Amino acid sequence: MTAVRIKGMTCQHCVMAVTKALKEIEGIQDLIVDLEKGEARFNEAKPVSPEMVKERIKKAGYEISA
Ligand SMILES: [Cu+2]
Repeated sequence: MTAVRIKGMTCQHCVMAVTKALKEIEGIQDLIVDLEKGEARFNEAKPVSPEMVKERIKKAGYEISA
């Protein structure tokens, strides 16, 4: 499973926004957006570009923390 740390999620709305941003990316499967841990986890049915993930999260209004 791939885990991505996300900064700025504070409530279920944020979780929804991030979920929406990521679930349409090709290859992302079994997506879990975890508010408590501040991360998104998913399996890659096919290789997922980290740049794409970053861009989508940014567009939704959040940031990836390293
Ligand atoms: Cu929120």
